[in-house]
Amino acid sequence: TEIAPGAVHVPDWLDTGRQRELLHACREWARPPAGLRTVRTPGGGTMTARQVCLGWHWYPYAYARTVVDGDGAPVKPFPAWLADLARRAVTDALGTDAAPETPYDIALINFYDSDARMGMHRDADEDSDAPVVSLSLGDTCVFRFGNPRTRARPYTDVELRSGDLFVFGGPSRLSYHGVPRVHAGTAPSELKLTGRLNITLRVSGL
Ligand code: MD3
Ligand code: FE
Repeated sequence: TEIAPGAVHVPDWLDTGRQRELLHACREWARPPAGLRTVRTPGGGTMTARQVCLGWHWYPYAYARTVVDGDGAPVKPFPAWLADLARRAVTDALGTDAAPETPYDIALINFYDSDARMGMHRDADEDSDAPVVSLSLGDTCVFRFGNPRTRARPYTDVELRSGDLFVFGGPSRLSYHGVPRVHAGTAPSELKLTGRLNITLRVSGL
């Protein structure tokens, strides 16, 4: 379903087996060093979703090769199978083999407990207009998709469920978006996951 030009939602893109594999990988990546972190913003705020990065380390609002706001460890490698997964996702969602000049090389993995939120923001720290690929695991959330001009209305609220794919390319690449709410206890029981994981795959252009 195209919810805006270049913003395509593919419900249930990952079957249960793939979800379990991805969750297992996320649990490994979440372990120190350079594991799951609490991100602090320059204004003194704390993000409620905790994060682990692969390929490049993100901190508000830039990329680095080492963990700037944590243990200083080198960032974890971005595996080739995730780059393949990102390309398949873009092909399936947009119907074109939009192979970027440079391969997918960043994963940002956000973990939400039932109280976590993400305020309206846009992702402008990459130096590439390649689509962002988003994969959801665990609890259902309300995803708020805005517009490229302002963090205020108009926006569209969409529920993202475990296994869903969302691709944001073209005119939607710089749109404001956020996660106003997570529905506790809605994860598929086979996953044995309390909370929500979102994996975004990106091209750094760096
Ligand atoms: C639209 N993550 O990591 S996923 C983020 O569920 C982020 O964790 C949210 O916003 C989450 O930056 C939303 C959907 C998403 C991700 C990246 C986008 C939508 C996007 C980049 C550009 C436009
Ligand atoms: Fe974002």
